[in-house]
Amino acid sequence: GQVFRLEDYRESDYLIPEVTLTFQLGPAETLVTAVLKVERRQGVAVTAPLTLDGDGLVLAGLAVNGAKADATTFEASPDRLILRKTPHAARFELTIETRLSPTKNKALMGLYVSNGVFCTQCEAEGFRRITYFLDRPDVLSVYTVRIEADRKEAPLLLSNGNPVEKGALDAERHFAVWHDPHPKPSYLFALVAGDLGAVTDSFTTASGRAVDLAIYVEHGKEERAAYAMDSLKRSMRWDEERFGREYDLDVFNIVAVSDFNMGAMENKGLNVFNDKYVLADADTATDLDFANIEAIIAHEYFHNWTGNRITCRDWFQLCLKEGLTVFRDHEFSADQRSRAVKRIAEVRALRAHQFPEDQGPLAHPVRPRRFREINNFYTATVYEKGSEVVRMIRTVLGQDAFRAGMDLYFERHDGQAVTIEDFIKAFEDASGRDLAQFSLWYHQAGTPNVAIATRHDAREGTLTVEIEQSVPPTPSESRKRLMHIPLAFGLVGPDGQDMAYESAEGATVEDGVIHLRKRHHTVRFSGLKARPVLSINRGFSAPVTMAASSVAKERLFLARHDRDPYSRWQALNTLFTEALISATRRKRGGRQLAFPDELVGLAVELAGDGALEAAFRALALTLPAEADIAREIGENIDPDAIYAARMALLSTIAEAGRGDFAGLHASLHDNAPFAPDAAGAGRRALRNALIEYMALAAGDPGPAREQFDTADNMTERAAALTVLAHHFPKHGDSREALARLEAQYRDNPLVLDKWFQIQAMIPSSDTVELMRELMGHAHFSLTNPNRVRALIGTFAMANQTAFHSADGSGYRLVADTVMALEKHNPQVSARLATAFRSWRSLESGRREHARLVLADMAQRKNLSRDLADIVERTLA
Ligand code: BAL
Ligand code: ZN
Repeated sequence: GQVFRLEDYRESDYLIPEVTLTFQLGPAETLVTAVLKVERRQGVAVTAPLTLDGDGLVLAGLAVNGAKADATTFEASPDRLILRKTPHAARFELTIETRLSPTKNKALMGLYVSNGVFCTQCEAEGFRRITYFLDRPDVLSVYTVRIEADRKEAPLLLSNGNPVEKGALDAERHFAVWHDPHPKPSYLFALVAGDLGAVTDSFTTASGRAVDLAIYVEHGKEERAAYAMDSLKRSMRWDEERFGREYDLDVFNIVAVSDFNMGAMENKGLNVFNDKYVLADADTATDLDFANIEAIIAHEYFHNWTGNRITCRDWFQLCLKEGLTVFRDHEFSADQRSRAVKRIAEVRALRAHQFPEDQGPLAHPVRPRRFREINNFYTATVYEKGSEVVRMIRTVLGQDAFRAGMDLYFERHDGQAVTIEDFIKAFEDASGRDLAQFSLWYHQAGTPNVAIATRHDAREGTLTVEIEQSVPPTPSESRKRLMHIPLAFGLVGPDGQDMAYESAEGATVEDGVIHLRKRHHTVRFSGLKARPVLSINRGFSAPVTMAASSVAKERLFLARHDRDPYSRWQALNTLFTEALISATRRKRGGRQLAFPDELVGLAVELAGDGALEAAFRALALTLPAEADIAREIGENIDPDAIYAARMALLSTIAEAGRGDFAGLHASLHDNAPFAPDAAGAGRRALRNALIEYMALAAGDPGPAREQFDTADNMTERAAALTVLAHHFPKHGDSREALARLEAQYRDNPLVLDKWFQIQAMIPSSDTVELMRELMGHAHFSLTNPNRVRALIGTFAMANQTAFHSADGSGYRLVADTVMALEKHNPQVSARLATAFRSWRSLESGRREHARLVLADMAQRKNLSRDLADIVERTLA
């Protein structure tokens, strides 16, 4: 297949400053008339062909400057419209008619129908499924959109920008016109037409612009959009206060749809959302759902400046908007909730999703240099590592210079389509710092490793820290350059306070950060009579793996005393991981499993420490996931041994906490009605962590059953059901609870997704068979991405023992689904196929099963570009 390369970027010969689109909507047939005001760049010859992108289009008419085009002057195919030469005048007008079948569109790219609602998804290259266009992000146009539709079918007609006009066409049909004054790339175009209910509100910007806000949802679900609306208003205020960014239209609309490939989409003034990230109430949504809604509403809103006002020159620059906007939504959530708990959650997610990507065959730089299918680059590396890189820029420059750099970036590039180089230059110019070495974080794939050893000399009062960096090779990048790695640190004294030192030599050390730039640094701190414990990479200041020589005693000390809560958690998590790796080895060697008493005791102690936030205590009780342990082991992985080791540690902690946990669980019960605030969520998280241990200690489902029966909120109900289904899958109580949830929420797709999800994670060799059964369920559907992700996605990504069944049956189940999906939705199919990315690190039997399944997919005829790209890179 064709490979697109960054170095091949060329400006377009033609621009399209203005577009007028008319949609004559019908579910079976829609006629689109696009009037493009085209401009040939100066110096470009009239003989330079104008090639417009298409994807599966049918050309129904073409006129140049109002006159029907002569068939000999152009070439039209489903994926291209080429004008061999263009008129003499540098500005001319093209009128293009295309015919679409929205109900037949199951790829959910371009114009489609979801639950009777017309909607669009154009990022990255969906606009070319609507009309022929220069479908690239550096072509910016002012859009006017006229929508005509049946009034009963679609009383609501929305597009980008501000409403201009609406009225009747005849007895059945009506129309609306929208105008967006801000030039934008085609990927930000959106249209929605349907019959929906609304919640409305208003917002006045800092400079006094009144903005009408609306969130559109299916009728009857309006109340469940209240939290999303509240999140939107908080996001709008926060962006003014923290980044000086105001909203710039008279209306801001959000529409929730139930069939959506992604989480949400930041179309200018008309965000379209997966309804999973809009709808929530105590009865149907968990605290995690509420937190996700808050974060994603904010994320899409923040794109208005980082993505829309300033967009990407080309798709290689995707992290320019995504990494930056994730950083902004992380900061927003940290300000709204507990900063420490939020940071720990971010790091856990980065390690779970980005590290395996960076360490496997699909590794790529935050800014890739080549791709075959851009849809496959909406990755944890571009998003989450991209956010970490922006966070490091702030660490390197300090908050004030970081803000000055952001301000300069907005001022300099507003209205432009730019590159990562432009972004970095703004920070260099604002701060006077050279970020050349730092910018390797954008260009070089792979997770750097940092090795550390310390030596204290009491007589001299020095602490010597040896630090060495290395970057492992990744596909097509065998030689790596040395990175600039900012490591926040503290020297923790015997009383738990950070010790002051007199001087530090051997590396730049400023404001509590060691700046690693060479392969090896020997940093010598002086003025330290007592021996401190080094707390390094505080707050996860750099996204690296650590090989530290520190001993368990030091980690236990940091887990108890570090003033940085992130580092306390990290120390504990490292201890758990080490204990679980050693237990996994013993299990494979047929030996007895045992865990250090001090570690087990510490977990129980932290759980009960009322001086700590409840959410933090819940995290202290959360063991590394099986996939985390597998990633740390790295090779020759046996998921069954990992599962056994983890279960043994769970049971050991359950036993040790037997006297404390039930009382603690009861004391955390909220008598007040559910509220989705961080403090309440923290208490529920701790109760949910405890209930698993209580059920394991009891050896029967009683405690979990009790919580399931009495909870007044989905957070506690779903957690209890998870304990029942995962630890007592065959017990009558578990079956009965599952049946009850199914019966009660049969008509609520988002809750039913949770029901599918919980079963997809049952750690049992019977789960593959159960999956086949659930795929036959009346409510299972391969055309709804949420359902596919809930059942098959969860199984493949979050059920280590069943997906990696030793007989290969889990792999075959997922591969069969990938192939079935591929026919109608290549994007979701390719995403599911990435579940195989770590296949080489498995033990030989499973590795061979996985290889056969991948090879079988690779040799199928007519694979989509999306899937072929993933499968071939995974096998390479
Ligand atoms: N731009 C695609 C969805 C998102 O990242 O906001
Ligand atoms: Zn985004």
